[in-house]
Amino acid sequence: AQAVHLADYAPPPWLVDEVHLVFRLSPQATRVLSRIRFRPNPATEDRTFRLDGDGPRLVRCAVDGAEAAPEVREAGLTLTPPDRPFLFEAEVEIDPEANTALSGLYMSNGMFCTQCEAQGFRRITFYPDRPDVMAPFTVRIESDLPVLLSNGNPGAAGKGFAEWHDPHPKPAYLFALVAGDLVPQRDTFVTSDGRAVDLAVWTRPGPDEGRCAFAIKSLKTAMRWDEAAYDLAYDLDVFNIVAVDDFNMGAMENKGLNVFNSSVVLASPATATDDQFAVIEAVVAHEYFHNWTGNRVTCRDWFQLCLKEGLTVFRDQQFSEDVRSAAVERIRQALAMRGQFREDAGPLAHPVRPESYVAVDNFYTATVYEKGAELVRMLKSIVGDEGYRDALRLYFARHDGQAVTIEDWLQVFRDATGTVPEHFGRWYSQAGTPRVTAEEEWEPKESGGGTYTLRLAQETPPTPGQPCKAPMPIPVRTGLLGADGSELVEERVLLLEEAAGEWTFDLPERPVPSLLRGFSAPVILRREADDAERAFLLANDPDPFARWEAGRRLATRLLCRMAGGARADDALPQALRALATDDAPDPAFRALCLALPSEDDVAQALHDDGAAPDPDAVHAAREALRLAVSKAMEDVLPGLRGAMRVTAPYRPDAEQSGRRALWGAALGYEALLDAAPAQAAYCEATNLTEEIAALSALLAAGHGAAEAEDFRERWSDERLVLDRWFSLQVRFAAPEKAAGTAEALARRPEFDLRNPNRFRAVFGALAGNHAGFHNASGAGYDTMADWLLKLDALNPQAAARMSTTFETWRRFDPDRQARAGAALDRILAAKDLSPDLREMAGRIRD
Ligand code: B3K
Ligand code: ZN
Repeated sequence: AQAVHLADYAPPPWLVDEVHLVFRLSPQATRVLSRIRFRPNPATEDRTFRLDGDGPRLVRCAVDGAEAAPEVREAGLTLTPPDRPFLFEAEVEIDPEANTALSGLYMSNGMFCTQCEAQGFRRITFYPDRPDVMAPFTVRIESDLPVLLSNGNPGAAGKGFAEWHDPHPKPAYLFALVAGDLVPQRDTFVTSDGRAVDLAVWTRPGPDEGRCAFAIKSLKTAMRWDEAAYDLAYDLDVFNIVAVDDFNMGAMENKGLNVFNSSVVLASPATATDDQFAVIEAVVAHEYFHNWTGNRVTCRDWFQLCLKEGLTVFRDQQFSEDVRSAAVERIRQALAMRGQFREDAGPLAHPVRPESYVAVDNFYTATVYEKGAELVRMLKSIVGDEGYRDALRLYFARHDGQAVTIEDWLQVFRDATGTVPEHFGRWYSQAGTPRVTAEEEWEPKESGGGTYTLRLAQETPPTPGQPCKAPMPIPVRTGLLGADGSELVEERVLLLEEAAGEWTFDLPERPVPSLLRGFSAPVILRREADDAERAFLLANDPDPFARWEAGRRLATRLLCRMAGGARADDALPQALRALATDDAPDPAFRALCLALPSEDDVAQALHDDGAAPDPDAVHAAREALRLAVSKAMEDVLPGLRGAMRVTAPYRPDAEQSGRRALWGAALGYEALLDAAPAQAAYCEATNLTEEIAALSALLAAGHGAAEAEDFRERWSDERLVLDRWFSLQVRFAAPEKAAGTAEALARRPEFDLRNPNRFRAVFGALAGNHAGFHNASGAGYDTMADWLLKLDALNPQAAARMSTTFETWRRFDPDRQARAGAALDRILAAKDLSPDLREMAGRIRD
């Protein structure tokens, strides 16, 4: 497979005015009849006519009604076109049942469904499968199945057929079709301009039917929010969501017909945890928001993916901040950005707008999504709320119905506000996480007080293919605190545009700086600070993010020292104890503070300091610190747990979830000293959140075998809940047993290589068991490689995605590196390896 380069972009020689599709559905031999009206693109002289096609068998083809004999090769179809607009017709045959890649048209539990982003449509029929070719689609589905859905508004329907028309021109990646024995949960929504929209969430008949209410409610909240916050209303008569069990990612924003992994749409208190409810709310909103940011305004090419994803993630973050707690959401977002920092620090680092790819599906990454969202957030903080509102208004006015680029996006900000920093575009083209170093100086004055100087400098380390980086504009939100915790000056955003900058303040006393408040830029802050100062900020910083971050640093530094042989000191346990017993902050915030950094975080911090982390020492350090915290809090834990216990009827809202999170954190620490409370909590649990919290507390403390067995038996008929059991077994296995446990689970009859959720439950958990995956024996690497190869034969996209578990292998000692390198080599040497996995394993190995 050849690499595609951004620099090689050329406009499409032919545009499409209209697409008409007929599907004659049959599991092993579906016929697809297409009628496509092509017209020469006036923007180019090129008249080459080539349609993408990956798998469809051409039965018949005609140009303007006359039989044509195109050349069909592996990657598509070519013919000599007339020099004018013409009608292209084709009939092809495809085999949905044999489609285990879950891209294109495939079958999941008897249901036909599609996934076309990024390049699945070419697996359905021949077409210019690129996002800058947009057309209105009319679809006729012929099948005996009771429910037949596609994009847009419903048209004629009768026994054995249904027609759909989508008036909004769209690229092929937004096409969708679903057919099956499905039942709807219906509702209606009246838009701000007074149009009634029929909403439905479709599931298989049975228990899933009763698990759609939360998704519908979230959808309506999101629709209202987008009208209020962005003045964007829905634009079709219907909005359908379908829950599908076998799905490669979370969900897909197909116009008017979103397809969801059932794990991010179905929920009931007994079968989903608070965290899952929150994810459902955010993903439903995210896919809905794509209707404008992605669908109405789309991407010119896949290099511009962050244009829709970064912006839509930012919009769903704003939504969650509004409907939940802004402070807590921001900390969660910062936690998600740690994954991006890890990506940036390793062999897979790439710019938010990449410059080349082999398999575009490999670029749906934390960098494109999460860092892409941070860039939108920074732009907003630089131009201000009004500037942002004006820019977005101009963006939709100017580009509705178009496929555009990052240059178009930045131009809108320049035209609407005139204030975009000159080099902001570098954030899109340069990979790597900038390091911002802070240095300060205090010059006392004789009259009292003094002058405080803050110097900031930035540097971005080299990343693959990018040895040197230029400075980028970095907004550093800053507060200066007095010894009593009060703000000495009004909080300011310091914009560091050059390699270094300096700011001075006249102050009554030497301040403690609170830098990068609200995580104002996706950078790593480097500052010589002692534990006392961090403990001070953890206790006093009025900015919740900075406060949490101070605790995080305190814990990370301590864990790094402990991994090197030091004993736990008392500063952190006492600070956490103080926080646990302080009723003022939100319980959700306190729960986040009580969670220690992950072993992976500690390994990353050691690596940043130039050391090769020892996974066993990191594991032992974290276990020892957990125990030290438990002991320091021993007398307050039962009280905290009792105070946080929710007895009111279950609601998945921020308030109750926060209390349950803190309850669970207390239970987890308590279980290290005494298993009885967690055993009782497991028996008394009235919802899955409590049940999983209790079971996790037991397993993490080395107990819980009987409860785990009980859990498996009770939930054996519930795929999504059973996934949790698979995951917990591996996540909490002792390091030397993790690989064997994963292997044994993957050989159980309930394990299904065709179901990505189950694969992730087992092998995502293996990667999440840091000391287990990186066990010195190499068993973690070998087991992962074995199963990635098995999966690759069926589902290359899923295998390629899971291979990122290897991305940190260069951090470790030579012996571990040799074992991980050998596992990667074995993957690369495999016969019939997919281009997807080859690209990933190759980049990681290099
Ligand atoms: N746009 C889809 C992701 C498609 C992934 C293709 N490999 C979901 C989302 O970001 O909303
Ligand atoms: Zn998205």
